[in-house]
Amino acid sequence: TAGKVINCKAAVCWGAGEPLKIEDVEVAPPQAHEVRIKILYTGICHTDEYTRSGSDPEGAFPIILGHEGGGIVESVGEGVENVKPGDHVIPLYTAECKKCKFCTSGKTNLCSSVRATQGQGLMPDKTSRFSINGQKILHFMGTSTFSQYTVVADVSVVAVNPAADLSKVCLLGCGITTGWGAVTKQPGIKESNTAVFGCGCVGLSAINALSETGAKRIIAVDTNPDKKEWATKFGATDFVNPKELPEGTRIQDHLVEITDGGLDFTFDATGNVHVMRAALEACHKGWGVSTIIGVAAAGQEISTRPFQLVTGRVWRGTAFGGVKGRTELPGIVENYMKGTVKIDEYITHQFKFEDIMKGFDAMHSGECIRAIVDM
Ligand code: NAD
Ligand code: AHE
Ligand code: ZN
Repeated sequence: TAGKVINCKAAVCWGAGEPLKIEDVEVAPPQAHEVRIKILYTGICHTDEYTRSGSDPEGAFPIILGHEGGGIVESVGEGVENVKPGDHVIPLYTAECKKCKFCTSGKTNLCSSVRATQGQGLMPDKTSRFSINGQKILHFMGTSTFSQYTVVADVSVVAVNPAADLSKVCLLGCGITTGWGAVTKQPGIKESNTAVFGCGCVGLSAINALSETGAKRIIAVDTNPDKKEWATKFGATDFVNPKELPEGTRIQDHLVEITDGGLDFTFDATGNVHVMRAALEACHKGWGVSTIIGVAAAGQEISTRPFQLVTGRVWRGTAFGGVKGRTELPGIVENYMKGTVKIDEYITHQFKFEDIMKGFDAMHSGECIRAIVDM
């Protein structure tokens, strides 16, 4: 198949708010510094729904979504040195070129090598490898894992231990790694008082990392009462449902009240800007740090009284948990195999590819942590 167009199935979103449709697509061969991957499994992250629904200001259509995948390299373009056909790989929506100002800064996992074209749904040469009867279909987050074959930039893929089960480790492509990194890259967690807003995959992974890093108190906050059991299972010491507070009591005031002045660290894993504000204002005066992980819809903005920051609270954020994919993901896969990183515990649903929309329905129902789609 190398060097030839591959015909396969992909779930295409034709327009904002439309359901995905399984279509026959043509996937062109990888060009220089590109890699074509046979995707075997993919998870569904809330960010896929965010773009499908039309909330993403960068969202453009028609597009092949998906960014939590695992697969096997089918062929590589000229000049590709980091992976070869047959390698088991995880596509990376946060590329790592190891050369740009960002990669060499030692300060961030963001990489500038392909981000501009990635945001336009294109490969670095500003064209797409996907088409249907000659009509161009866009890439998503540089990964497009909702296709049986996808093409990614070589800086956007990492090989992992082939003994690892791709139907599990595909989830390290986003949610689990994001929550884990958001916590473990933050100094000072041991013995601290913490709160996590939102107990989906990302929030639960943050809760689990807080527990394993030795946080003293881990307050899980979610409006879905069923999440109490989940949060407790992943290590939360407390659970608060903001809807169950007395009328007129704000969640941030309640948290400050029950923690003798507020939390040392809080995390937003909801994407709701009002929750982000509450998470910041639930921080302890003088030193509390609030990390935004959730992704907010186009046009949404965060606000608080500047006094909150003047008096020592810090507002920060993180993408992919601050994890450098090519450098760090193989080690996280090893840790999963050793049993020190949980993955299986997040999987609540499995779907055949033709039923991928059922995975989105399960997410909306509130009963799904992660669904695995068998491609
Ligand atoms: P999810 O939908 O599975 O979980 C969200 C949780 O938030 C749910 O349990 C829901 O009940 C809860 N929630 C909703 N409104 C709430 C409120 N007002 N107060 C408290 N809890 C509330 O989503 P997920 O896949 O875990 O992703 C979480 C967020 O993180 C999304 O916004 C997603 O787009 C974002 N995300 C960001 C990154 C990143 O790199 N920064 C990576 C992955 C996901
Ligand atoms: N396109 C959106 C940005 C969405 C966003 O912030 N994405 C996160 C990853 S979410 C994964 O589930 C991210 O990595 N951001 C850094 C980046 O470079 O996109 C918008 O608002 O325009
Ligand atoms: Zn994601």
